[in-house]
Amino acid sequence: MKMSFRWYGETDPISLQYIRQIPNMRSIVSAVYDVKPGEVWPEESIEKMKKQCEDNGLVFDVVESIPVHEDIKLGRNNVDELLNVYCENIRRCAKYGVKCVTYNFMPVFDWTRTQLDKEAADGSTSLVMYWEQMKGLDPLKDDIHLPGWDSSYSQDEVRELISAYGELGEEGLWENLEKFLKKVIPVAEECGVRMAIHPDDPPYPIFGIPRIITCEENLDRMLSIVDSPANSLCLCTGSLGCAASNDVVAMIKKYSAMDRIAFMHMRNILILDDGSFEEQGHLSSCGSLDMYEITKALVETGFDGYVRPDHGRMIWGETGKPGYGLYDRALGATYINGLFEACEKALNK
Ligand code: DNO
Repeated sequence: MKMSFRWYGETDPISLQYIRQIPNMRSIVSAVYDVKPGEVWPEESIEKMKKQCEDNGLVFDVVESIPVHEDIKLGRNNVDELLNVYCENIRRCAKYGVKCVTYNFMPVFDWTRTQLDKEAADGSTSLVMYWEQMKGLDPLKDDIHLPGWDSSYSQDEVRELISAYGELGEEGLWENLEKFLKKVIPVAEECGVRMAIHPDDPPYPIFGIPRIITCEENLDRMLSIVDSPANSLCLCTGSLGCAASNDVVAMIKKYSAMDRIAFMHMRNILILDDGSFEEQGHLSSCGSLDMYEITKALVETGFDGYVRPDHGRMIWGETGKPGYGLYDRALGATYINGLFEACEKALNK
């Protein structure tokens, strides 16, 4: 496996110099952040990032994300032009050494949480999704700004988008995903890039917005649209894992054996009795997922893709981007390194 770490570029309070000090750290996961979805990434920005990483003994070979414009997901008029831009961005990233591009096909919003700084008994804070806090909220009627939601949308735009997705429905979203994959995957193949779709987080509908990258049946369907290693998964344990019906270990065994996992996001979550969930420390004993079995499944299927310690808690007084502090993600990386070493040694005995 190739250990990696997400870095938000020059505005990230965590320096590449600190990141490189984490044992076994190899790759930087990043993106060009000052360009809107649907626009071409300047080559100079990609080249600069590559150089900054190299100057710190790191490799910039994973992009997270090239965002998919809402009009692609909705199949609106200008979709062909937007798909061309998307393909051009893949080509440009590949030109500077990128091997894996993560993206998602979630309508309107990326991950949904109700609080980003829930304090635990030990004084650490983490992201949580409590149904209790969601109850009674209706984005079509109320002005809602859930933490983490893109604040560049006005409430009216949010309402318009939510209604449009409601009309589109799941099958409409599948059709638009199919069009996207059929256009983008051949380009990725051509330039040696693996596209890695991130599952919906959480993997069930919220506010009636369709969600399709949610469960084994749907992952099978997505992968069969274009049967190629360039059409792969970013298997996020914490996203798929917060639906108790998803057997994350079984999914990893299956998709890794098929060589359809390009990127692993590894983190643990604790599912509560009412289906709410809390992000926790990475250890198996901290949450609902068995991180040892997850790693073992990867090692036994010969996984050699990218791994990153996903969201950490905020600990030791650190402040910064929720989920993306240095300390707990570094602890996560170290734990994951240990799991891999143990599983690899056990396998080779
Ligand atoms: C959350 C991340 C996601 C992920 C996107 C990929 O912290 O895992 O925001 O980057 O869904 O497009």
